Amino acid sequence: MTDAPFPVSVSVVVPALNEAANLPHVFATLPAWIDEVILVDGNSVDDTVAVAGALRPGLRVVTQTRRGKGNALTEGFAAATGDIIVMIDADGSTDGREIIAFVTALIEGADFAKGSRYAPGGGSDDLSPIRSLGNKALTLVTNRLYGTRYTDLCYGYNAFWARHLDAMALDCDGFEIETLMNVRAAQAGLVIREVPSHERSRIHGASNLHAVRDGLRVLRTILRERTRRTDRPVAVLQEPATA
Ligand SMILES: Nc1nc2c(ncn2[C@@H]2O[C@H](COP(=O)(O)OP(=O)(O)OP(=O)(O)O)[C@@H](O)[C@H]2O)c(=O)[nH]1
Ligand SMILES: [Mg+2]
Repeated sequence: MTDAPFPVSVSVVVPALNEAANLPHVFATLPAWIDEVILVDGNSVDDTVAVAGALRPGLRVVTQTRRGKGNALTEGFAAATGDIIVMIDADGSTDGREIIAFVTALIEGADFAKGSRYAPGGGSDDLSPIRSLGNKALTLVTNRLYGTRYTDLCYGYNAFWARHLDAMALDCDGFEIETLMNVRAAQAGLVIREVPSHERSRIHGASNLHAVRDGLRVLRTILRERTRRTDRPVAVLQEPATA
C-alpha cells in the first residue's frame, strides 16, 4: 500500500470474462494505495489471467465455480480480506480513479456506496436509449416497492464495508447481482449513499449482457425479494444523494 489516504484496507474485486485487451487500461486507473486486487475469472478463453498477473504482481485470481457475473462477484467478495470492498468492471467502463469517492462516502458514514450515472456529476457514454429506459423503469419499480430513492439500479460500480456481506447474503448468478445488492442493502437498513460516476464505453470486445433476458431476471428479482423473509422490517435509511 502506498500513501494510503485512509486507515482502512481496501479490496477491489474485478469480474472478468475474456477481457485481456481491456485489463491494461483498467488496471492503469487503480490507485497505488489499493491493498488487494482480486480478479475473478469466468474461465476466459483468452489471456485474461496471464495479462492480469503480468500487470499486477500480487494479484489474487479466483476462478469462479459457476457461470455469470453474479456468481463471479459473490465468490470474489468471499475471498476479499479488506475492510472495504469495491467492485469494478474489467471492460474499461468503470474508472478506478473514482474509487476515492466511493471510499470517502464509506469513511464519512455510509454502509454502502452506490455508483450512479444519473446523480449530478455522473454520466454514461455506454448506455443505449433502450437500456437507459429499461434501467429507469426498473429503478422506479424498486423505489416504489422498497421505499428507496435510487437513481440508477443496474450499475456495476459500488463499494461497501465487508462486514455487511452477511446482511446481503448474496446468492444469485447473473447480472441481477447489482439489483439484489441494492434491494437487500435497503432491506437490511444499511445507510446507502449514491456516488456520481461516469461510465465509459467498453473499450474492446463484446458485451455479455442481453437487455431483454437480463432485464427480466432483474424484474423477477425485484418482485421475488418483496416476499423474502427478512430478520427485520424494511426500513430504509437512505442519505440524500451527494452532489
Ligand atoms: N467472471 C465473470 N465475469 C463476467 C461474466 N459476465 C460478465 N462478466 C464481467 O462483468 C463485467 C460487466 O460485463 P459486461 O459484459 O461488460 O456487461 P455490460 O457492462 O452490461 O455490457 P456493456 O455495456 O456492453 O459493456 C465485465 O468486466 C465482464 O467481463 C461472467 O460470467 N464471469
Ligand atoms: Mg460493460
